[in-house]
Amino acid sequence: MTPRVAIIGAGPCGLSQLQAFEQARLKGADIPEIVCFEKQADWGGLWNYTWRTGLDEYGEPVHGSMYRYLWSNGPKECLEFADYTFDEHFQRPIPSFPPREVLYDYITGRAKKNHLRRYIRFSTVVRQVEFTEGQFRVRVKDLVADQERVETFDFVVVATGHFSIPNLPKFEGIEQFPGRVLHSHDFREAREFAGKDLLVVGSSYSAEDIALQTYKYGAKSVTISYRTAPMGFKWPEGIEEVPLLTKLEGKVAHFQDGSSKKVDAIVFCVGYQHNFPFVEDSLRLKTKNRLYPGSLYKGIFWMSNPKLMYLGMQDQFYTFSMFDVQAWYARDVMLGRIALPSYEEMAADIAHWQAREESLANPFEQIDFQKDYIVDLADQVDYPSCDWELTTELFKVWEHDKEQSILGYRDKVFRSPCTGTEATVHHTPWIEAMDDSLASFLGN
Ligand code: FAD
Ligand code: NA7
Repeated sequence: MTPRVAIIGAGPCGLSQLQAFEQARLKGADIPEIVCFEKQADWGGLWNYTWRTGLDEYGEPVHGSMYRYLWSNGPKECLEFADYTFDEHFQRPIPSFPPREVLYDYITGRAKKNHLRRYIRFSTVVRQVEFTEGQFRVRVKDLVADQERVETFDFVVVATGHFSIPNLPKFEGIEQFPGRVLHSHDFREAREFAGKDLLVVGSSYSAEDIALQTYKYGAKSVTISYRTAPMGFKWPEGIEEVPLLTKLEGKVAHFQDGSSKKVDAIVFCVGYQHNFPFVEDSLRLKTKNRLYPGSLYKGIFWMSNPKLMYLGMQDQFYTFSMFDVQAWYARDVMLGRIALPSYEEMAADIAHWQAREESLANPFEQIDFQKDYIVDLADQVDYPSCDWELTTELFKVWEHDKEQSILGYRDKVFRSPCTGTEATVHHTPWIEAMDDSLASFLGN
């Protein structure tokens, strides 16, 4: 009997898994029967922009967290697919920090080239995964036909992402706040805040970028409230960082240092939950957002039942290329090319990585850590070669660039670790580039 593999999600991780199997098939391997379930009507995951918030047309929670005018927050050279380079896709060098639509075009370009759509059942949400009598029972709902069914699989790959279900703490006085309050998951259009005094709570990537977006599109002021530490960039006039929000009194926000500010709207950029309600409790990953989640051998395999895999569950410096390497490794385990060690050895390996993770002192060490994790996997699979050392150097330059100029770092150019191609300078500095369309980006 041909084994069956269920891949849940056709975002970047799910597409990496499909690509990994397709590459093996093209090289002559016998591959399992593969079914990818995607609850949205199209592929690309978060990169498949939706205007919707809350519930979708079927009453399902909207997956999308991306917003208009989103430009890559890291250099594209650090996420390049080694088997489908930017040069191959665009047929010419392009700038290093593309907007969402351009990266969407790139990710889906590889999937189109390899005809991966044939493996995917769109508008099909996975409702439940349980393991019984040596197999996974997967209950899915075809949203268009409004019908549920159960299928059995030998392996399940969870590729549903972890930046979709908001973490949202309560703050005193929030119920009475007479203005718009939202989580970054529901943020879509920066112009909504033009002319307003905005409060952004949080001090990580979402807070940084939503503060910059709203500033760029005309917010009167942006106050960023941090819990642990300020981001500390050289913010332009109009953006400032303050300690944690303690309470709201009407429109007035009070902060831990005793200061206060009258604000018109609040965006909570306080992160997301790893949330997999469709996975039975004994198989469900429970973790905070960290570089090496527990219970996953090689960051992928559910230790107590490694036929269940999770992709992309790490906090991410690396994205698409890391997902590829994970998918190649997961594929080779499913194909029987790589044998997994005993439970005890897996536990010891995870403990080793987590001990190192806990000793990391700064983002530079975190970048090296994630690169070492990737290289550990890449060394054992036939993923095309890539200069991983160069990617860490680029990430470190990028960190310095952000410290130098938080408004200007996206105007820098980098060299591809796959092809050596030098990126071009974009025709318009990021702070002045109001049109984020693919046509405008690629226009001269
Ligand atoms: P996702 O992209 O979230 O895809 C998961 C897929 O699973 C979705 O298509 C979803 O519909 C589907 N799904 C979920 N539940 C089910 C279910 N029960 N049944 C069936 N299907 C299901 N990364 C970068 O490299 N550069 C950036 O600039 C960048 N910006 C970001 C900005 C924002 C606002 C966010 C939230 C993330 C950003 N990221 C960025 C990181 C992002 O996590 C990755 O780029 C990538 O999208 C992760 O891919 P994924 O496949 O793991 O998850
Ligand atoms: P992250 O990177 O997980 O960061 C979450 C942030 O939220 C972080 O600064 C936390 O502060 C802050 N946080 C969490 N809980 C609270 C409370 N209770 N009060 C105040 N602040 C809090 O999520 P992001 O959304 O920024 O980024 C996720 C992805 O989206 C990322 O890959 C980007 O590319 C886009 P802490 O530092 O822990 O004190």
